[in-house]
Amino acid sequence: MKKRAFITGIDGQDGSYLAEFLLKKGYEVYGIVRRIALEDIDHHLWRIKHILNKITLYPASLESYASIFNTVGKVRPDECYHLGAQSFVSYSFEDEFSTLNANINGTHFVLSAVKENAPKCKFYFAASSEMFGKVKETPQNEDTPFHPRSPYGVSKVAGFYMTQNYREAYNLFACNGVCFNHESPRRGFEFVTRKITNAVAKIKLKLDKELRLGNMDAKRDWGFAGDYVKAMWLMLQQDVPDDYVVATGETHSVREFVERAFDYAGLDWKKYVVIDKKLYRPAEVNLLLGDFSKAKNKLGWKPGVKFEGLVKMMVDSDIQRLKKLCRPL
Ligand code: GDR
Repeated sequence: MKKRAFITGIDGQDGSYLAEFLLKKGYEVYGIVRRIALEDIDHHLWRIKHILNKITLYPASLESYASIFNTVGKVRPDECYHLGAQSFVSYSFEDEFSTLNANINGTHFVLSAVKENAPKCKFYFAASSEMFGKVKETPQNEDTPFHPRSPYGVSKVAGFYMTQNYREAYNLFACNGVCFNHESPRRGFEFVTRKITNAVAKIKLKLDKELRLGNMDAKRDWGFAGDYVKAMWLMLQQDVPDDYVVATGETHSVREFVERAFDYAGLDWKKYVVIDKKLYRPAEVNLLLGDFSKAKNKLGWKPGVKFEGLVKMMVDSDIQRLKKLCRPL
């Protein structure tokens, strides 16, 4: 019998790569999306449009326990990947309430629905390096204490502990993947890497003249989302559930990303980048660098694409995409 995987956030960057990965492994793939997404596929489901005939989608919302409970009851999955969230850190300061609501209650709803309807189902929670926030040590590993710096970070700490608690209290096979930043050509345009590569492509094609950015000194450990979904799957293939850091072990500043991306397109970034204080966050996470030794030793996982390759992949993809869009009919 084919294994059944259930993915929240299947229409997001990670969900789309994970769905492709699991289909290749022979899984039946199920996901939830908002009802409105089903009515406007081109706008909302562009990342999974090419696999829509191979997966099953249900309309449901992380804000409604009934919808999550019923869907998990129908699917009765073997593996559940809970990736859905309000995931934009900056926005979490603007709307703390909906961020905490969707991210904390949403995680609780999925955990509870799995426990009630599919107690043998293995559960993955998309925890985050944002939990380390004002870092207590560098690099950060599974034992590094948390100090979140945003409502988003706080919500992920809560989800992390809920996941651990379901493991300890109810014997659920529940794992936390503490993923550091992971990017791709499918990244949302609001995140800094995609904002940069999209701007580089636009400037290169003379469709734009400037790129406004906030704090360029922030440093991140940036990997490729396509590599990270494999780590998520590996966590659920182990004999015992556990928590793992997933990272590249390299850190680079936003400025370095900018330099590399403009340089790759043959442009001088200093002519185009404008610092906009409005884009600074009320509390910043200055430095993230992950130590993925545990994932390497226990899961046999390591990142494939590193910084340089990631920048090139994203710039190339945005230039090609815009060239196609601008081609005369
Ligand atoms: P992050 O990603 O907050 O690390 O969380 P993001 O790309 O938004 O920011 C990275 C760093 O860049 C700085 N920055 C800017 N960021 C944005 N978005 N826009 C700007 O104009 C800009 N200028 C500078 C930020 O201040 C920050 O320091 C991501 C999300 O995907 C989370 O959901 C996930 O959990 C973590 O990565 C791991």
